[in-house]
Amino acid sequence: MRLDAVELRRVGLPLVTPFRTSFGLQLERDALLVRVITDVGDGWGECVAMAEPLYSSEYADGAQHVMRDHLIPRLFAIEDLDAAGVKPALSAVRGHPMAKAALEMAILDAELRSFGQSFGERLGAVRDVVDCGVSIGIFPTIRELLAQVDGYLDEGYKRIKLKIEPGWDVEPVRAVRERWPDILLQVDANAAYSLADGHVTALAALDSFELLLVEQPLPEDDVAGHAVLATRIATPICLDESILSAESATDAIARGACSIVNIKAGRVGGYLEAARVHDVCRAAGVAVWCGGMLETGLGRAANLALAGMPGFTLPGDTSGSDRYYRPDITEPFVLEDGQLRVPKGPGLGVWPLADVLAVATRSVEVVRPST
Ligand code: OSB
Ligand code: MG
Repeated sequence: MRLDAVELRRVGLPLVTPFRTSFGLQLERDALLVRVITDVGDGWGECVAMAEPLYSSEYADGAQHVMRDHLIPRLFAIEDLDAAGVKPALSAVRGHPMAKAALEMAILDAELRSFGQSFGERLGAVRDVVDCGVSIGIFPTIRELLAQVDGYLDEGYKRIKLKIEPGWDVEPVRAVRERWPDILLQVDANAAYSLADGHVTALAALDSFELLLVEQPLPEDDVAGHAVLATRIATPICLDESILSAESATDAIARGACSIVNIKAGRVGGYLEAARVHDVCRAAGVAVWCGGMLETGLGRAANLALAGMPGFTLPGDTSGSDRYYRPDITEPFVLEDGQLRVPKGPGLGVWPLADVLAVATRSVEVVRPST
């Protein structure tokens, strides 16, 4: 295909429930959407970088800048572009996986729509529906936390993930576990712990709550530390921030740093790389699940396709639209018996709704080839 122009659109979507993690409080999603205009039709992508560089080094303004000045011009230079060609075309630019992933997603959407294949078919999804979990932020009190968990369990979510940080770990987990002895329960620390004695003691104290996993307890670059921690706690370690590619997944697994992997396409540079991460984990017998970045319906559609792959054996952070946004910018994804459907239509299988998009839009920048 020939890439004619790229529209970079920033939308502001208030979160239905404010989301507090060890790295800050989110009240609104400042999302960067990408529309590619090509000779075979349009395609949509979503950049999952957040407004501030707190989860990872990327952030929305930076992603928009690197796309405009460094990534998109490299795509314009390719005569016959396809999704598989995006990664090699952008490889000279170091880092910026979320910016690259959004461009690849949009090109993949345009390509698949042009010949009527869905993301799920392209990625090798084997399921029509996927089991859904929900990620629950840090609350001022355990009472408020329990009320949140109660609500999500009533809605049918099959797994609860609690955000933890030092000082908000053993007590909230104990309270949830005591009230619901049998639910699938896991925790996510977003790198807020270290190997200091007090921290290891708190993480080891979680051993008695039969958690599915503890996600990313230590900093992103401390794969060796996770391998040490794995010998000191019984709860399986799952890595999120540390896994940046299929190679880094293979390395972390070989080093004993994790026994489960959270896959986020943005963090690894695209859905095609995410499928490779799935493949190496599956070959190693390591379970994976689909992470989330508070995506709009566009990113959610692609995540559901990814989560339909055979190795995604644990419920993911693929929650219903109404857990995040009312309204979502696509037709809403509605939970049925704790599951969401893998979209079946061409490409993402969903389009943004023009009226919702118009209300949510904060800015639009169109990038064209310089003549
Ligand atoms: O660490 O998994 C994470 C949201 C933003 C950034 C990082 C994370 C998260 C979540 C929410 O946990 C997942 C979701 O429901 O989209
Ligand atoms: Mg995480």
